[in-house]
Amino acid sequence: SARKEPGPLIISHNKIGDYSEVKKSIISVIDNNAFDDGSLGPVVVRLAWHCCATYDKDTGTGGSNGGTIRLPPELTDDGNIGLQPAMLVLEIVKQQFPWITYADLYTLAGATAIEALGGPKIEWKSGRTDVLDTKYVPENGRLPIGSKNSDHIRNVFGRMGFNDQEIVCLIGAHTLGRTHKKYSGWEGKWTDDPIKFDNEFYKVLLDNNWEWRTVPETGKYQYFQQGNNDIMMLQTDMEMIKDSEFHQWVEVYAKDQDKYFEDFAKVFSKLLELGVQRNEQGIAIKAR
Ligand code: FMI
Repeated sequence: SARKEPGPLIISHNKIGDYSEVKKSIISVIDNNAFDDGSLGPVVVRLAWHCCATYDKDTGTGGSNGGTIRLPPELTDDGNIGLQPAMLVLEIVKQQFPWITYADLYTLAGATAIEALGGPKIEWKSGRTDVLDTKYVPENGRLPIGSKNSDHIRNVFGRMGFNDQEIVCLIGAHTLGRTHKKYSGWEGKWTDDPIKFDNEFYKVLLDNNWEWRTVPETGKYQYFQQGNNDIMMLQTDMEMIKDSEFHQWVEVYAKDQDKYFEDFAKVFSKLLELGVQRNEQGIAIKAR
């Protein structure tokens, strides 16, 4: 018998559903006292960011559309280690609302978590599709690396289409969550209250003396708050004050939380939209 012709690319489309119900479910699953500091919100925000951070403005490849973070090799990129707790808990939401795509779910979850942890309201639009074809999956190595300097930061965030101000604004999200020895080899949190979204990251950065030393056992270098083994900064975080262009925005955001919230809401929704182009029906077909 004749060989079957290869079928068309399999794409999962969104049907229109009730996103406010999905948001409620996201809020209930991230509220988890058994996890880290009492919430899965921070790792859910990190998941949403990594979905988008593969975007390349010159080729139009990468970004959240396609839900490619579910697929290798993106799934197994070194930079994505530690996202599993977020993916697993959002699986509960996906089963409850099977009509939503992973691409929409992960980005909506990031926006919802920021709001739920006290941050600004983030504009979010539906319509992302899920692809099952690995030709759309970006190669490894597109994410920034925490041990690098300002040139690297500008190159990688610049490839996504962000300027200096936007970079400083985005990285302020390290006010949430922590690093884990077992994942990245770094260990600690950036602020005293890692489940509250605010402008503390900038204040902590400016108001402390820092010691560059290794994390016990992993041997990885990070900045420790002097006399404290719990509060930390990555090399890339410290570049936010070492580099004079970045530094001026740290000063602005440390002084003015309202401005920080306003700018962060804009830049985070820009992040969630990178590479997402919708047709008249509001559906974003993955073409590159
Ligand atoms: Fe960050 N991050 N981050 N981050 N991130 C985390 C945790 C973490 C980097 C590295 C890095 C942004 C930018 C960048 C966010 C949000 C955001 C960790 C700890 C590392 C090593 C991982 C672990 O569990 O050990 C950089 C240097 C490379 C990718 C970088 O440029 C941006 C822009 C955002 C949001 C907009 C959050 C919320 C966390 C905490 C996760 C958790 O598990 O608590």
